Amino acid sequence: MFSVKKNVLQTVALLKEYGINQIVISPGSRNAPLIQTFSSDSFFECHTVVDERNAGFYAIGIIQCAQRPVAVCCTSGSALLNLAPAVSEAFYQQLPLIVVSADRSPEWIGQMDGQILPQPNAFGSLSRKSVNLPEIKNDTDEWYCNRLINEALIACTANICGPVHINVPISEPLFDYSEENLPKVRKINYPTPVKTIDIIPFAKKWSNSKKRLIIIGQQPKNNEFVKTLELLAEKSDCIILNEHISNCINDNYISNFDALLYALEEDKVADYKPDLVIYTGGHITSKRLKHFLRQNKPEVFWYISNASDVVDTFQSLTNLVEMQPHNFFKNLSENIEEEKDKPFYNLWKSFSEKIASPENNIPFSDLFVTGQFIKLLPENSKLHLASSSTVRNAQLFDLKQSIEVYSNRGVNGIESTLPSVIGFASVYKGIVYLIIGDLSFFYGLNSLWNISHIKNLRILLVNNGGGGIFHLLPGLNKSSSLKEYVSAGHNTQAEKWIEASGLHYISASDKDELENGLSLLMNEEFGQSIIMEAHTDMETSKNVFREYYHKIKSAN
Ligand SMILES: Cc1ncc(C[n+]2csc(CCOP(=O)(O)OP(=O)(O)O)c2C)c(N)n1
Repeated sequence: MFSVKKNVLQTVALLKEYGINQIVISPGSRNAPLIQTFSSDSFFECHTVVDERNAGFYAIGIIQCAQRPVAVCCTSGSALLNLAPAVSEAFYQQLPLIVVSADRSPEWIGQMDGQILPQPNAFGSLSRKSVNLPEIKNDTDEWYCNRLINEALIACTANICGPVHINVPISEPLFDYSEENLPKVRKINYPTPVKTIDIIPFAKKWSNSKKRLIIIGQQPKNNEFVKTLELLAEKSDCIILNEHISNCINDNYISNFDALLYALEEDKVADYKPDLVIYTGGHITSKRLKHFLRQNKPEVFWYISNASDVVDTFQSLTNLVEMQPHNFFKNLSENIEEEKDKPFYNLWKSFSEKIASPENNIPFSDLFVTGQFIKLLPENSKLHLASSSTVRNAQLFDLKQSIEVYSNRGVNGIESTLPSVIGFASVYKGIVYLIIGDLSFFYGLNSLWNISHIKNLRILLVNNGGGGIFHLLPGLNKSSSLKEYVSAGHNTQAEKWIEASGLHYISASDKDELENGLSLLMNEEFGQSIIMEAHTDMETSKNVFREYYHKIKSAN
């Protein structure tokens, strides 16, 4: 049976009409009518996550896995504000997260009544759309309510996805669940427009440029896009830079460009400077690439995206191309001449090939354990990478082309990784892999609570006793506050926390233990989630990292 509240019924029925069936629910009484209505219809798959901060990231993990919108439902008051970190991540990763919050009557705000604060538009400019529903008393209210929910759901799934907020005021009595049916509701259909441009001027510009560089930012795997890019690269002299988070791996592309730019000698920089840069997709991790292109600005820089937002990462944007990136590259490829000689590609590629990954014989360290884990990942794995050093260290190792990579690089919050991976694993049928640092792990610890039903996680926890990344930042490494405060140095072990969560724990403090542990960690048949804690030494890890970078300097 459903709640009798009509704005609740409209919300739930419209989410169903839009095909949104994954609902992450945090407990509460004000949202109990919503919870009752969602959970009474077998169309919806409801997940319970008690703390809203983790619930938001858990929902993001489901979105990453299913590539579809997901709703998270919370009660009133600070519950809503705890969703802000996930909303910001969804905004900058362009993920369709729908926040459905229950609210109390606004006349009680600031009147010493309980669990109430101004909720409408609580996320400000971080949500694509925020609507405050009326309580339905007549036909006009009903039409208005339906229209507002449609507006929010269209905004969330239109050409450019992003988080939206639907605030649902629900006055007492709350618990009348005597409604037998969801109402028939109007869905306003919005076929996503296909945008086109005149490609000829772009093709001409391309042909007139000699040094072309394409940068692929973070994006989900899209085999069609990968093929189109391959055709372009075969046909033309151009360089394609990709990171693991671009999900676009190819032997002909360059993924070690961050190390390459580090190794590049000053007097050679001019040869590597592009005159045309094309950038598509989301974030790139490499600060060196951003620095290189800001210092060596291309004459022409196109950003290709579904949205009209200006993205001028290299401070030299000449064209903002609002178009489906795949179509743009396809059209471009079809309208340019084939080139036999590829001097610019050969220049970059031959240097890239001289820069090897860290060797197998480096000491037991962050880099060593990361490399060993990555080498053993099976084909078609789903790999999540925490922010901080993890995503950067992983970039130094080759990845199998079929592996899909996920990372919350929207705003890089270290609280986000663990709950997102758990949300992902909750709907994914196979094994889900994660590499994570200790501060990121302990920050997200609460998300391990109550997950013994999730059996498909394989986590490498690299415990170097603090925020390793801060020990690598030039200038910061000599500061007296570094160890204790900036990097929050600690001696905490994860063992007891992991065991209390009902997950299988293994640890590794040297190469032999690592080898043994990894063979269990990679065992997909093991019927329990596994976390392997690698105890690395901060100082050794720092030195191994430095020595690697020192060595690649001689690649010139
Ligand atoms: C929510 C949030 N708070 C603080 C930071 C700043 N921050 C960036 S990296 C980092 C340390 C991460 O340490 P750890 O997870 O142990 O990874 P490591 O660098 O050791 O690999 C911190 C605190 C952040 N990114 N997000």
